[in-house]
Amino acid sequence: MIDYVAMAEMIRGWVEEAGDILRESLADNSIKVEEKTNPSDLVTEMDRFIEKFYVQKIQEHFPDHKILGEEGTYDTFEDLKGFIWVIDPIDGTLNYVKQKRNFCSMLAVFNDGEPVLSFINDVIHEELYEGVKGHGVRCNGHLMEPIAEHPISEGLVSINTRMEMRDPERARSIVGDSLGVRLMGSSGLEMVQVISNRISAYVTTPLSFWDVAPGMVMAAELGLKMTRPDGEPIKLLENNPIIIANPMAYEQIIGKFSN
Ligand code: 2AM
Ligand code: CA
Ligand code: CA
Ligand code: CA
Repeated sequence: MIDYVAMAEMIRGWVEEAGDILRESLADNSIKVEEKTNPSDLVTEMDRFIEKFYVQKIQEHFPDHKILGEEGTYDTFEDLKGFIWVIDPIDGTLNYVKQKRNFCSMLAVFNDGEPVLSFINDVIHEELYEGVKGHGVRCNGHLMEPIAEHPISEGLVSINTRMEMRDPERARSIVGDSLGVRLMGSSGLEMVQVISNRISAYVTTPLSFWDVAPGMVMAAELGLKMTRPDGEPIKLLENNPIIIANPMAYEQIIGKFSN
C-alpha cells in the first residue's frame, strides 16, 4: 500500500519552498519575459526555474516516476502505468507578469491513470490547497467541507476568455442563468474558487492537461463533478475542455452542450 498522506507531506514542503521563491521573485523587476506563441502567451525565467526545481526534487526522491511539465519536461508515455507527475510551475503567467498576483503553482500526481495527489498554491494569498485521494482536500491544513448541491441561479460562474470569444452564445446562456460571472485568468485559481464554493461552476474551451489535472482529485474528494462538456471523462495527458461544478449546476450546464 502506498502511503499517499506521507507522500503529500513531503511534496508540501517543496510546494511551499517554490511559493516562497515565487513571492520573493516579485520584488525583482528584471524578470526576463519571452513570448511563446502570441503576445498573451508568455513564459518567464521563473516558470522554467520552478519547473526545474520540482523536476529535481521528483527525480531525487522518485527516480522511476514519469513527469510532464508545461515548460519542456516531457517523458515518453507508452501507457498510464505507474506514477506520472504533472507540473504547471506558474499558472496565470500573464497575471504574474502584469498583475503580480492572481497566479498559482500546481502539481498533480497520477498512479496507474488515477488522480491521487494534487497541490494548488495561491502564492499571494498564502493558501495552499492539497487533495489526497481518500483523505479529502485541505487548505493550509484545514479539511474542506463537501459542497452542498445548488443550482447556478444561486451562485457565480466562471468561464475562460477563449470561451467568451469563441462560444459567446453558450457563454451568455450560462452566465445569464447565474448571479454573475468572474474571470481570473488562471485555471488553477478558478478551480480553487469552485473547490472552496466561492463560485459554483467553471467552464472552458480546451486547456492543456497541466491546467486541469490538479482539479481532478480535489473535485472527486468534495463531491463535485468534473468532466468534458460532452460528459466524457477528462482524457489524461491530452487537451480537454472542462466543466467543474456541483452536481446540480453541472447537470444544468451540460444540458446546454447537448443541443
Ligand atoms: P498558463 O498561465 O500556465 O499558461 C488563462 O486563461 C489560463 O489559460 C491560464 O490558466 C493559462 O495557463 C491557460 N492558458 C493555456 N494556454 C494559454 C495560451 N496560449 N495563452 C494564454 N493562456 C493560456
Ligand atoms: Ca503558459
Ligand atoms: Ca496553466
Ligand atoms: Ca504555466
